[in-house]
Amino acid sequence: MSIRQISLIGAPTDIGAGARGASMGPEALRVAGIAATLAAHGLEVADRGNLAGPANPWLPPEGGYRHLAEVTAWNQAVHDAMLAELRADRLPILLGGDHCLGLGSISAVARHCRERGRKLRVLWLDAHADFNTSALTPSGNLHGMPVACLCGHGPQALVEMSGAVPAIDPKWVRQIGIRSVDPGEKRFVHEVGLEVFDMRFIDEHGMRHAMELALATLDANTHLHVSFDVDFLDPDIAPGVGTTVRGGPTYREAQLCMEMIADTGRLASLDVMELNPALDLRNQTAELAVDLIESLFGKSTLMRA
Ligand code: Z70
Ligand code: MN
Ligand code: MN
Ligand code: MN
Repeated sequence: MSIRQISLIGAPTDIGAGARGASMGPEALRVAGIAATLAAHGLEVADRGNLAGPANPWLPPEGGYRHLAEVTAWNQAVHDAMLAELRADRLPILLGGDHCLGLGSISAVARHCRERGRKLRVLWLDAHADFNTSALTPSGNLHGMPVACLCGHGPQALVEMSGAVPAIDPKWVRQIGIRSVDPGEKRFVHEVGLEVFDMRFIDEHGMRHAMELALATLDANTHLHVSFDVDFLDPDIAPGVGTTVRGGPTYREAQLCMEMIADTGRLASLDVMELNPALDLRNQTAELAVDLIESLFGKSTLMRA
């Protein structure tokens, strides 16, 4: 049932981030063995290499956004590359790169779902809600805004990238692992009714129950997209990210999260974002990400019915 043809797309940029270094993420994931690991599970893996785009000029915000023109160019490249793989009935994995590129990736997925008459469910695994706007952002960094842009709140060039505004309905999104949200962003998340399974929820009810709810009501016509910001994970196990936030999912909780997604058989596209090798220790965060992706594609301890 699930798609067995995988395409890896590298997007080596930190254009939307507040720290330099996520531009080295794609190569660190390759060095950690992402292609061979997936191939060992019987998947056909094609590495499409890296996309190209503008350099990071490292400038202050203008009109509430840092590097908007460059962010737009990178996202358009990501959108086009993801869409080509989806139209070829392959499962694209975006190797980030910072999380502003989730906008281009999910814009392509949303366009593809409209073309095919499919429903869309987006799982946003992150310490952050990434729901800022130019009026709310404390930083101007566009990696803090992709979910808001997808829901129609942001600069025109980004909001329109999927060919429809908004690209997605907030009702299609489930956020997991959230524990750092800015004050204005918090009000806006509440206002649009975004469904958030934050760390308080996971502490009280467990990862199992959070995932049962987040994956409820998927059906055979649902395209499941996972946008995995590596800062989702607790920094004790995943130090190699630009913005660490204490109190994230443990190794076991993260494994269960991935295994429960795999069990649905509905995974159809994936982003692996914000890995920052400049801040990592001997590539351990990249190796952990690959380990978790292996579970996401169906590795489990025992055969299950
Ligand atoms: C903050 C902002 C953010 C990721 C940091 C941080 C956003 N809310 N996102 N790291 N992935 O600047 O908007
Ligand atoms: Mn993020
Ligand atoms: Mn984050
Ligand atoms: Mn339960």
